[in-house]
Amino acid sequence: MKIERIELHHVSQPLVAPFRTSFGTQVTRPCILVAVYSEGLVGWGECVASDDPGYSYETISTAWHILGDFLIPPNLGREVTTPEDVTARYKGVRGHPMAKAGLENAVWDLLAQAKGVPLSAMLGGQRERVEVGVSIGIQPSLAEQLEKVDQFIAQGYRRVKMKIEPGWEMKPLAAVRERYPNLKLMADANSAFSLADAPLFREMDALNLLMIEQPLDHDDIADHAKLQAQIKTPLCLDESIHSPGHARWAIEINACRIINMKVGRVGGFSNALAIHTLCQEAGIPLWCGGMLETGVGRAANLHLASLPNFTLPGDISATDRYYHEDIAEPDFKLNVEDSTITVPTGSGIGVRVLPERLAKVRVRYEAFG
Ligand code: OSB
Ligand code: MG
Repeated sequence: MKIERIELHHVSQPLVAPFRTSFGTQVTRPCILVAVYSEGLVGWGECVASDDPGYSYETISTAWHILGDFLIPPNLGREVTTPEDVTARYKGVRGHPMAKAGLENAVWDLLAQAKGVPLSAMLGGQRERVEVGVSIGIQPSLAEQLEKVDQFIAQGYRRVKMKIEPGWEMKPLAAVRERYPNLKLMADANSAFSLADAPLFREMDALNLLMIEQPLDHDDIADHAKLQAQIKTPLCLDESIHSPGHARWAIEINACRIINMKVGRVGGFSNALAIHTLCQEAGIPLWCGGMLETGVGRAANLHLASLPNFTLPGDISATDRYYHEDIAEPDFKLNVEDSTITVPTGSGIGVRVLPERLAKVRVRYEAFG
C-alpha cells in the first residue's frame, strides 16, 4: 500500500490526579498521535514524549521536529508492505526512539487493519488477557499513600508499584508491606539514587519486593550490576534500555534480572520484538511499562504484552485511572476477578479515535501529503 498522508496531532489531556515521580509532577499528559492514511484506512500510533525532558531527553517539540523533518518525508508517497520498509527509510537517524515509535507503530496498526487481524496476531501475541497493576505516584503523606493503595486494591488491582525518591523509600514501602503482607509490591526510583545508597537497598531486601525499578542513573548499566551483586531483590531496568544492544549488555553483566518494556523507549515494535526474543532466550522476564498513554498507546501496549515472555504484571491500568474522558473508545476496564485487562480483538489496535474528542484536547496539528 502507498502512504498517502500522515497527520500529527499534539494532544494534552488532564489527568484525574497529579502524578508525581522523582523527576517531576505531571498534571496534564501530552502526546503526539500519528495518523497514517492509505487505501481508506488510518493507522494510529502514540509518541509518548512529554512536555519536558524529565524522563527522557525527548520532548513533544523534539519529536515533532524529528518526525516532520526526518521520519515522515522519506516515507510520504512510498509503498509499505512491512514495518521494516518504513524504518529502513530513516535508518540514518540516531536516537529519538519515541518519535520513531510513534510513526512505526501507526504503520503496524495500518498493516494489521489491511490484513484484517488484531495487532497482537501480527506481533505473535498468545494471550487474550494481560495481568496488570497500578503505578502510584509519590504522595504528600503516609496516610494518603496508604489510602491510595487501599483504593486501588478495592478496585481489584493485585500488583502495586510505588514511586520512591530519597527520603520517601523505606518508610512508605514498609508501611504498605505491613498492611498487605502478600501483595505483589514493587518500587520505581526513576534514577533518583546512587551506588552509595546500596545499604538502603540491602535493607529493602527485607520487604519482599517483586523488584526495584531503575534505582540508578538513567543512562547507567554498569553501576546497576554492582548494586545487583549486593542485594537479593531483582533489579529491573527501565530508563537505561533503548535498544536490543542495551538489553544484551545489561543481561551479560547481570545489571538486572527483569526488564520493563516500553515500546516508545525502545523506538517501536521492531526493536521491542528483538528485545523480547533476546530476553526470552536469556531467561529474563519482561513486563509492559506505561507512559500514562491515551487509549491508542494503551491498546498498543496490551497487544505487545500478550507475547509469551511478558510474564509479570504490566503498568497498564484501566482508562479511569488516568482520564475522565479519553480520545479513543472503548475505555479499558479492569477484569476484577483476575486483575487483567482484555486485549482488543478488532483489527489493528482495535480502538476508535473519536474526532470530536480529539478536537477538544488538540493543541497543534500538521498534515503531510
Ligand atoms: O517510570 O514507569 C515509569 C509514567 C511516566 C513516566 C515514567 C513512568 C511512568 C509510570 C506510569 O510509572 C505507568 C502507567 O502508565 O501507568
Ligand atoms: Mg519506570
